[in-house]
Amino acid sequence: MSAIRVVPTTPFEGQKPGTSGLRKTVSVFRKPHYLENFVQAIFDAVPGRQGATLVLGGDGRFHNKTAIQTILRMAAANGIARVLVGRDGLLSTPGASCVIRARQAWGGIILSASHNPGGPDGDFGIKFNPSNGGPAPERITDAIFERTGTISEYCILDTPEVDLSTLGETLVDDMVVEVIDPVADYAALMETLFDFDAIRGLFQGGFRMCFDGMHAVTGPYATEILENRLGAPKGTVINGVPLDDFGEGHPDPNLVHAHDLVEKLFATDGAPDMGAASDGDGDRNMILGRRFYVTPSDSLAVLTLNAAHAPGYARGLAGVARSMPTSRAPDRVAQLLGIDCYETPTGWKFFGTLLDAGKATLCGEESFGTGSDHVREKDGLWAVLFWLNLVAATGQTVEALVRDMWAKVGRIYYTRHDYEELPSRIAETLMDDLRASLGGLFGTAHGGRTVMLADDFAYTDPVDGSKASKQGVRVLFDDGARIVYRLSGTGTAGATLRVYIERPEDDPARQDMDTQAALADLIATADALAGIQQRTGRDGPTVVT
Ligand code: G16
Repeated sequence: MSAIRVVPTTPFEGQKPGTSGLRKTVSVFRKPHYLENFVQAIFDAVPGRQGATLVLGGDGRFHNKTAIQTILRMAAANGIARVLVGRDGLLSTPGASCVIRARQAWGGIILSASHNPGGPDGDFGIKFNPSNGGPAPERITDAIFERTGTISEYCILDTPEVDLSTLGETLVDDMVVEVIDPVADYAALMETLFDFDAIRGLFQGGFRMCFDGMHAVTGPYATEILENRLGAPKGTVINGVPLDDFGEGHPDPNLVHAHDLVEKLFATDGAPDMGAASDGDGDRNMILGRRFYVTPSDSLAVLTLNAAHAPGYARGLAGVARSMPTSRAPDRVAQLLGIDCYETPTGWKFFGTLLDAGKATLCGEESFGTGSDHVREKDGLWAVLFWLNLVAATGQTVEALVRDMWAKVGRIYYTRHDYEELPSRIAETLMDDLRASLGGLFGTAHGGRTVMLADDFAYTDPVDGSKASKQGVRVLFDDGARIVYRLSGTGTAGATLRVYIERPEDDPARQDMDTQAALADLIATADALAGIQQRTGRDGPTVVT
């Protein structure tokens, strides 16, 4: 038994988990004791680690392997009995959630900054998921944060590096380290949810798709499931090898960053039937038809409407849940189906209680996240398989499935405008002033619309009664249009203002407009209400999705 080294340390300011874990630049995480303090705070704040099983892995970004070796030494020094680590330190976020649940672990530590760029000058992140496999709820993240403020020492062993490249068990002192295939449990779960025979038949019939792994963690999962198990032709998965800087790309599956994929799907000749991409840690997804973009909100609405075609959901849906800024298309479908639709604050962690209590089966967010009760994280590849299952079962194209949903419940034109890396003071003042103006907005007219509700979204969890306030300013108009403003909780530089703009269009003859044109007057109202251009000096958003 090696001697446990107790290392004196002092607290770092600002180790507060954001929308999804602690995200900072790599340079911050490389500061001596920075990672160790946070990991010790997890071990101290979450009861039950002695003799427990921990799941550990990450999205393969720069610093992943170094951090994993540190965490293994700390886990052994803190009484963990067994750690399940993905081979080469890789585990997608939904893959980790799956393993935590399948192996009844105490919890998991996932190393990822999701869709943020990686590399020595990029971002890094760490999050803890407890035994239900989902992101830690706020009472746990608050406890961890509180501990980071008082920490004075951490425990570690001085043991050699563990070889993470070979499957099997080794020991770090008396703690077992089991290197697992990161894909196996996950792929087995997918086979229980979707009709793999039907999807195989689709590919055999000449259906062509392109999946962009963006050189992030999903590549090995997509290659195994799409190409090896479902028989999609080799080359269906592009950018499928995880690289620690994501090939210098920005692993965010949207129309701007997944440009390789977008070029293929929007080509005039020879475009594949379907396109999809996933992000750094595999929990986000973007779905494209041939020359057709599916908004994440519409994607959730289509999956909800057609869920019965997938074997894992044929029994029916208990309900559906969406984050507040997500469009209200899923609400309309839920109403049609006669099931409940829940509206939660931004952050997958808010879906956990609804999923655990069996109130919601499917969940989704505008930020390219969709998932279900099969794990407790959003799940990029799961969404892709769901879409493939629907295409195979209905014989319809991706575009036709979306149009069918619009025909049944109307179209909601939807866009998100991001103003990235604003000086924090300017962004916070903008939001404060907007909040202060809310009281006077009711009944005022803007561009021919009248404000019916203006508030700062507050949420009471219907299962455990926990409350969250200041979750985004929303302005609702008499024609069903809506503008939402909030500051991102996942950035690492300055502040990012997100403005979410939508309006319903129930007239089938007017459902074919360009989204930005269809929303032009509301976009102008959004700017006027908050004074965005004037306050930020920007003449437009950095990213439009
Ligand atoms: C995280 C959360 C999501 C959230 C998204 C955007 O996703 O898990 O629930 O919608 O961030 O958050 P924000 O608007 O605060 O930047 P991910 O994929 O980054 O873990």
